Parts: sequence; C-alpha cells; structure tokens
Amino acid sequence: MLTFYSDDHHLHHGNCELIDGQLQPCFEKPQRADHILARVKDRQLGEVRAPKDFGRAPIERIHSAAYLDFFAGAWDRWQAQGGQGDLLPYTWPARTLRQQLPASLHGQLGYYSFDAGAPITAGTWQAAYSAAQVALSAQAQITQGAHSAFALCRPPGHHAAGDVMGGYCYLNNAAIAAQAFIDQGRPKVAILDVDYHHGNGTQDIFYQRNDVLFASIHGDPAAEFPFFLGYPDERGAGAGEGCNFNYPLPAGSGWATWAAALEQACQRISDYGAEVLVVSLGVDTFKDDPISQFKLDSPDYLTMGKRIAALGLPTLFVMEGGYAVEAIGVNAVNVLEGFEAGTS
Ligand code: SP5
Ligand code: ZN
Repeated sequence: MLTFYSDDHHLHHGNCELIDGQLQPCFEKPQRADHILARVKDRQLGEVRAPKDFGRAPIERIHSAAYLDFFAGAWDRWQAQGGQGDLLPYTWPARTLRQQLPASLHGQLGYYSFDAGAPITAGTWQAAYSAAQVALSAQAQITQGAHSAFALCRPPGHHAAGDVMGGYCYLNNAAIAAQAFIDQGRPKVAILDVDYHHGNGTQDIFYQRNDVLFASIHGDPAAEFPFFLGYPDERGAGAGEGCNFNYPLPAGSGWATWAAALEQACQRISDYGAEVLVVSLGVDTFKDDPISQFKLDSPDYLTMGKRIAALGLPTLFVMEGGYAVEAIGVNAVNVLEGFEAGTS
C-alpha cells in the first residue's frame, strides 16, 4: 500500500489546550505523524510519496470560500494587530446570540469555530492545506486503480464542517477526498469513521445527501466530546435520510463491544452498495489513549483491518486522531497490515 505524506505538518504545532480546567500542552502534536511514518518505514508497508498540489478547487467543494479566506489570512491579521502566541477563540455564537459575522478577528474566529481546540499558529494554514493535498493524492491513487492507499494526514479533519473548525481539525480531509471520488464519477461513497470521537463535521457535510453514506463508531456523546452530535437517532435528512448511522458506545468498551458495532456498520455499507470506502482512521480507541475511554489493544487493530478488507471495496485510509504517541504507529499501521492480510 502506498503512503502519502508531507513534512508540512510540522508547521502546525499548537501550544496548549484546556483540559480539565487547566491549560496543558496540545495532545495533537507533530510527533504523532512522525511515529506513524517511522512505523510505515519499519514495516515496509510500501513506498512513501509526497503529495501533488491539486489547488484550492477540490477543497472548495467542501469548505466555503469565505471560511478558507478567513483561515488562510487569520495569522497575518493576528500579527498585524501585535498578537502574541497562538490565535484561539473565546466567544461563540451560542443559542441566544446572532449568527452573523462580525468585523473583528476574534469575533470571526468564534463564528468559524465550535471550540477552543483548534489553535491557529503561523503555519497552521499551510499544514492543513498540505494535509488536504495528501488526502487528495492518495484518493487519486485509488482513482488510478490502486485497491488501497494511506493518507498520513495531520492535522486531522473529521470534526471540521463546511465553515467550522474545532476538535484539532480545520479542513475535513476525508470529506474532501470523498467528494473527489464523486466528482470523478463514483456516485456511491461510504465513509467509515473509527476514531474514538464522533465525526461531527463529516456527518454535517453529507447529512442531506444520498451519494455519501456516513457510519461512525464512537464514545457516547451523552458523556463525551463533541457532546452535541453523534446520537443514534441522527439518520440523515431529506434525500440523505437513511444514509447516516451512529454507533455510540459506553466508556470502557473493549474489542468485543466495538467489533459488534463494526459488524453493524459494515452491514449498512454493504447494503448501501458503496463502490469505494473512505476510512477516517483514528486510533484514539486504544486502551492507553490519554484523552479517551475505550480499551482496544494493539492486536485488535489487525482484526479491524481484516474486517474492513472483507467489504471488498477500494479503500482510502485517512489519518484522524490517536494520542498515545508511543503506540500510535503500531496501532495505525496494524489496521493497514490487517487490511492487506485480509485482501490477499
Ligand atoms: C481528531 C480528534 O481526535 N479530536 C479530538 C478532540 C478532543 N477534544 C476534547 C478533549 C477533551 C479531553 N478531556 C480529557 C480528560 C482527561 N482527564
Ligand atoms: Zn478522536
């Protein structure tokens, strides 16, 4: 399996996030992708390639031009007003407030975000732009006939919606790639989101559409971030009704519980008749993940990859979360190796 990767992810290194009432170093840090890349090489998974640049057009199929312009220019505006440190929002247009774009930088930042978990640093736009190109390059590999490809993306994307950042995410790499498949003539795409957190951004982007099925297995949002989306009664709307499936699981869930949900999700994907699969690959379901509550162990990721392979679909893996940095390479690459074992 080919891996697509850009060093540009190092340009994004946020300083801190609010955890349990304290500012702590960001969990979403460059070493994550470095460890995965090292494991890809150790295991000789396949060639590692730099992305091509497909420009802004395929990103604009998912994200609004106004949002992209804001994101691309935010750091320079912050510097021009003498800003020190990371750019972080602190006011959001919650229910009682007007949903309108104010003139100020921080007002606009609140408008275009849903939490304070997506800091903008000097290189964040370039890193996120390159991550989207990594996803598009791996996607193109499948369009050209590969059965699988790995987009080693960082920063991750599945919490980002059309004009909203948050949850360490800015551009929705998996959604951008899924849309590219459709635009290249594959009208039925499934997205399987195995990250510990619900992929609220991806769900929102495709909620009213029937050309993309979204299935997500995640910590129950009644108790877990992102709290306000990811419940089982969210089944899609309008033309998209019946194309959205959420499998929330309780804290402490191990492989047996998780695998039963995977079985249901795979059944939905088969019934739908998907022609291609995008996997939002988070490995924050690991037992030692510092911010998560599931109990998967490293060998479970091999089994996960094998079950995904049994769908028999061309499959694009897009990296999302995973914060147990020492184990992230083993766990992520185990999914890919399990997939390859299940394919041959
Ligand atoms: C891509 C992805 O995995 N984003 C996750 C964003 C999660 N942000 C909220 C983290 C809150 C962690 N609370 C942990 C409490 C540990 N005592
Ligand atoms: Zn996650």
